[in-house]
Amino acid sequence: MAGSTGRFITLEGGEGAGKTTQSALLTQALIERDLPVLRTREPGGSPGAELLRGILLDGGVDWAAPAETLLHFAARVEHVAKTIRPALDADTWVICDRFFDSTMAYQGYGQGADRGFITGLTRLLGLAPDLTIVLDVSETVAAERMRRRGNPADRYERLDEAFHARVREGFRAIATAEPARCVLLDASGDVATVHTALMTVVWRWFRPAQGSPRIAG
Ligand code: T5A
Repeated sequence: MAGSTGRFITLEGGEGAGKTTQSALLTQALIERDLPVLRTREPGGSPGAELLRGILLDGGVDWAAPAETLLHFAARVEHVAKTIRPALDADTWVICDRFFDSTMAYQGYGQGADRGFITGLTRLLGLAPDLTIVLDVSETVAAERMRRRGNPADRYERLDEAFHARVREGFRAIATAEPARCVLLDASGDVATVHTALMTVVWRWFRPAQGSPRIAG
């Protein structure tokens, strides 16, 4: 954001790619460098958006894809207005687990919602991440991680293999189409290996562009 020294980083990818794990580690690494950091997630991240999260994940409704798209964007508009923008305005780094690329991958590629419609909503939002890291794992690795974790599956996790393959293809296509914002990262290694690779991306991304001595790797 112009004038702010905060940065907006999103982590994206399919189920079990390791976003939650890596966003916690990234947040900790930034805090250790004395940077102000806010960690948040979607759907959710503000009171209204958390209400919509409950409806979307466990509400028991099989939404039409355009309606589901709008619900995700309604939650996102709240999240941006109440949480993300105020943090960036206060020069805080924002680490967000999922953002608008998830709507393109899940509702667009996965559920067949019109991608032009999603692109239009994304433009209206008026905010894009400075960096998006797409964590990429095969369906086999993802399924094994989810099985080991053992939590009850939400509505999206219960969708079939073909759906999750389309979601992965969507994320890969987004990363390829937007190299100025996105980096596709192989996330199939162990937690420490992926964290090291992710931190390398973050330091390289911001150091030359911003020239900030505060984030020297
Ligand atoms: N959604 C969301 C949409 O459809 N449209 C949208 O616009 C948005 C914003 C959110 C759901 O909503 C959908 C997508 C999602 O289905 P959620 O509960 O927030 O649901 O779920 P996810 O974001 O998918 O989070 P998950 O927890 O399922 O996956 P993560 O965060 O990618 O993975 P993580 O870190 O929790 O790890 C999963 C397991 O693997 C282990 C962890 O310990 C954990 O047990 N693990 C590893 N194991 C080995 N090696 C590694 N490198 C590992 N990294 C993690």
